[in-house]
Amino acid sequence: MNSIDHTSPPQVVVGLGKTGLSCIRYLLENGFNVAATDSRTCPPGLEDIKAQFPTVQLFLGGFDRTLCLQAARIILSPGVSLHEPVIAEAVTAGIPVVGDVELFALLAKAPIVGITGSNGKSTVTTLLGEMGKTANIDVCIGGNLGEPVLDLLQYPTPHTYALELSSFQLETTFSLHPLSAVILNLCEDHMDRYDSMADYLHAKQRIYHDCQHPLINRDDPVTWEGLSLQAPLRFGFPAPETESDFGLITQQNITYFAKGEQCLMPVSEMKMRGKPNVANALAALALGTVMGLPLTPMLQTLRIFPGLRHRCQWIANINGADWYNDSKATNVGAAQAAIEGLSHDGDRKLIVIAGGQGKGADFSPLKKVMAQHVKQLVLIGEDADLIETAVVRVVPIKRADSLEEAVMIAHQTAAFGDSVVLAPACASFDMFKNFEDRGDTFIKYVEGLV
Ligand code: UMA
Ligand code: ADP
Repeated sequence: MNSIDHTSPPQVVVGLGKTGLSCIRYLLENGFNVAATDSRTCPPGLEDIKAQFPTVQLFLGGFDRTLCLQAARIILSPGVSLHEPVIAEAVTAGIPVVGDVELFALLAKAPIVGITGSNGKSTVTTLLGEMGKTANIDVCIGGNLGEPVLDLLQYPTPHTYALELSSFQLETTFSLHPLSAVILNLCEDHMDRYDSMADYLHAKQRIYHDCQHPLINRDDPVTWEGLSLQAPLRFGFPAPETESDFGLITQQNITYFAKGEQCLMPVSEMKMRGKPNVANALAALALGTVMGLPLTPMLQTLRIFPGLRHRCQWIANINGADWYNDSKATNVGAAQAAIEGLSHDGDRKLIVIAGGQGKGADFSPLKKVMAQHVKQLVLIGEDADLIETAVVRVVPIKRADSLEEAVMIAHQTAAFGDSVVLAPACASFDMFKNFEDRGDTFIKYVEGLV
């Protein structure tokens, strides 16, 4: 570790979550004078933080204005908005404000592939890591997926980094210059943080800045229309039109993953289920190809990768009804995709448990899929009223005070051949630590029914 220079203006880390701690670690190891501030009086793990970083001065219970305005540089955590008054003031004063991904981009010694979008980021990023393993090529994954990017620098330099990047992280990233990057799709999310969908989209589109091989979704033109991208690669459900397109070709009633005119593998051989995962697989094949992964191990990965936990995860069959955990459906688009994916046309055999923190979302897009497919909606959480108002005329609704009660209601309603899914369309923080905690709690109650 380099010796620390306490005389120079500090590098100010804003936010003491996972990201902030990874930034403190990196900055200390590189001899910087570091201070940190958090809006909370007692951020989680405070005693450990103090013990781990005794030389770092902490300013808690609000973002310290004096500290921020004397910073050499501010390293902003993704959970804190650039519109936070103290941060906006620092930007106006000319103080550089960056995120951990910016620091990483300046340091990384291997090409970076960036993955953003409203849904599917974690699945595609994980798939690329798994495809790398099958191909015996070191693809290092991290970012919004869970492991902060600066912590990835502790590993040997990989062949390629595949980073899941949120719109929050992209707002404070300027030097990514990715080998390839994709916006998988766009639906309403984080409307408590953005003034409009246009703002949310602009944050995501930063991923294409100075990107060598941008990848676009043919089925979601809103993500790329109006951008002047150089020779973009494309993926989507239609049949490929160029040699580099990834898409679907149907021949004699069999639908294949295809690259150009080449049929690669029947879609039915993929282990993950559902239309969204077909799109995710196409995106991963396209990104993996740019990264130099051979097709054979990539396709083999699709045959064996079961999908991530908490994403339309099958849990049990109880009295003839299948139960699924889609706790990661934290926005309306993901919940819609789950409902469509688990239903057959017009059968209304689905029982949905939804609700939580709505993040300012408009729930009315749920109306159509609820009317078509849902037999019973069970609502929990802070924004249950908002969901009820949006869909009350089209689906029977029951309210529950807890997830446990919601599971009981769903169990009483479920008949042979029905399916029950936890697809909240909301964040979990009103009742749980995070989406994993919500999913695990759900699984525990469901397993209790067996
Ligand atoms: N917070 C405060 N005061 C502060 C700092 C943070 O109240 O001073 C709150 C934030 O508003 C937020 C929480 O603390 O509710 C965590 O914020 P953070 O920036 O400290 O988060 P980290 O623990 O560093 O985790 C972040 C990502 N979290 C967010 O962007 C909110 C994690 O993504 C990511 O895995 C991690 O960095 C590593 O890169 C989580 C997430 O929810 C899974 N992401 C959002 C999403 O996927 O929709 C964008
Ligand atoms: P993210 O990291 O973007 O949140 P995940 O792969 O964790 O994406 O999936 C989040 C939620 O979105 C899950 O409920 C999952 O079932 C759903 N989902 C996954 N891929 C897609 C997609 N391509 N389109 C719509 N929904 C999707």
